[in-house]
Amino acid sequence: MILMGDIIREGHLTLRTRAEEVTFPLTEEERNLAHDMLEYLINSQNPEMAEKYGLRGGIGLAANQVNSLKRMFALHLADEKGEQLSFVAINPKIVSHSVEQTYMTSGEGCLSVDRHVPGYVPRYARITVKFMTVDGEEKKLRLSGLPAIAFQHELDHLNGVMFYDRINEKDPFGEIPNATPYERN
Ligand code: N9Y
Ligand code: NI
Repeated sequence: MILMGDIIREGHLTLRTRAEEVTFPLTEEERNLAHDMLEYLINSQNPEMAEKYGLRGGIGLAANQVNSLKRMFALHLADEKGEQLSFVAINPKIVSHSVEQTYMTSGEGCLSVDRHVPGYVPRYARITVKFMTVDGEEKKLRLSGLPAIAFQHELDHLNGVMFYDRINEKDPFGEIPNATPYERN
């Protein structure tokens, strides 16, 4: 099981390295990694488990964060309608996106960043994505709101990009053009 001690922190080169495409069928190690990443998110959102194992709550986790350069990440979150979205995305890509942008009004955080970094992180408001599932099936999804923001945060990790790279350093809370803010509850 993945614990906080397994999650690497900023300064580690793996967070700045582009992860490599995964080939199918997955190896046992890759299948285990996919399973463990999703399990971490589920455990971290369970108050008893989080407390017992000292897990920081997360809605996404990318392989880079556990020091693996495989192009895969897990997402586990509820969307606006309360629909649970829970999957591991392998070789994910954005096939199209809105012109409209969004940003979390509270800013973003990261399990690999142990400090508060203030500022708006511009994201596409809506994205159409494709990825492979653990079973080797291609999935196509349209995402908006928090799922879209989280997908982009995770895809950034696979490309060695950190959320704060996207904050305007001259004006962290400057207006984001064409953006509808996302208010976290
Ligand atoms: C884990 C991050 C991923 C999210 C950050 C912004 C969008 C995706 C994560 C640090 C602690 C809090 C937690 C979080 C949350 C957000 C909205 C609603 C409910 C993956 N990570 N967090 N970041 N939780 N909960 O670094 O989940 O934002 O790469
Ligand atoms: Ni992160």
